[in-house]
Amino acid sequence: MKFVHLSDLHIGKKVNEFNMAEDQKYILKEILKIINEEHCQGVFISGDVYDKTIPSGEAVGIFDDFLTELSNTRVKVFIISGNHDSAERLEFGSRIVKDRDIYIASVFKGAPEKVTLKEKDETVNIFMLPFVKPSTVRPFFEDKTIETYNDCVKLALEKAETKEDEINILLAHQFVTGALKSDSEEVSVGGIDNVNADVFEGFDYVALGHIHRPQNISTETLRYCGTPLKYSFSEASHKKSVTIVETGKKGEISIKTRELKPLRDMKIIEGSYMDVTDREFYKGLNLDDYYKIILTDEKDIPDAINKLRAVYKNIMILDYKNTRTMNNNGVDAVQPVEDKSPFEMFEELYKLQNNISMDDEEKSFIKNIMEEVWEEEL
Ligand SMILES: [Mn+2]
Repeated sequence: MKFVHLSDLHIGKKVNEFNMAEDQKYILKEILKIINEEHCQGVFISGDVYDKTIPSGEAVGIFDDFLTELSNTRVKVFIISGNHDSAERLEFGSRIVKDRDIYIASVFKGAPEKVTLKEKDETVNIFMLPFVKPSTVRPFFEDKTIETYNDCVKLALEKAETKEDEINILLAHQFVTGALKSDSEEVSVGGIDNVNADVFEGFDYVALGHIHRPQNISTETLRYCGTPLKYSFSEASHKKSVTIVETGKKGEISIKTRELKPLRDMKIIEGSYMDVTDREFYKGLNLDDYYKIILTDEKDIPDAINKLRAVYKNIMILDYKNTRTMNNNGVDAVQPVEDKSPFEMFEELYKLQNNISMDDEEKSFIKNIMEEVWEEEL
């Protein structure tokens, strides 16, 4: 049987204050095309369907459209909640849509939910473990000590009734030790939420969600498929994809990816203001893409972001890389000293902050401002 593994849709997410609705609708359509082309039996959505526990009306509409189209293709859909979802809200209607082969396991009920698919001589058990933390699992195991994420996932998975001679697949949304993170995940710092790979023993494939970069954890059958879109500039160089899992005889699982091309990519470019606004520089670029532009000019360009927007209409971030930003000393204040004039103190602060001294034009500019201010006070 063939399955498409997705996760971390984060529908409704804003990236650097940009609404990604158009991009998300587009990529979900691309995913539907792949699902149709692959003639797969099932689709896994391994958590973080929405970006917020209370998603916007627009976000709910986007997911509703996607789910309806999936269901119309007669593919079976398996959905678990992620840490960004509200388990209870995502569970809405789950008992009703089961009749349409849409299986939602969003609220943890003491054990992973199990759905068995049979086709010819192949039996595949699909286990769904929603995102769990120690406090979610504790009420079901009152005689056990559950302190860590590892404890709680391990105990929850012990309740999965896997069959040795059948294929067992698990959907989970946890941070497995060793996974490489990006900036858009919001996983906790210090590693308290990590789970060791060995808790997943006994499953032929683990369709993971939570980490946004597609990757295998030591083996290709323990896999994060990654987000369908880049959600931070730390992912600018990543290639996004969906993972296709094909089961056959026990022990023979094949995995491949299908690359996803977004409506608008996220890119980082670097150069002086003169460089990046030169036609020769940008004529080969897709100017609809989302950009982070790093200017290398020593002096800030007044209103640069709005000027750059004339060329790069979807510029998201403007940054400077120069003597000042590369040697950021974190200046709080210059100590006021009685024998120094305000101008001298400003000169000192400027140098500490920018790592270079003011030039003559700047000096006279500041002197004039100071004189004006003091004149008004008198
Ligand atoms: Mn996520």
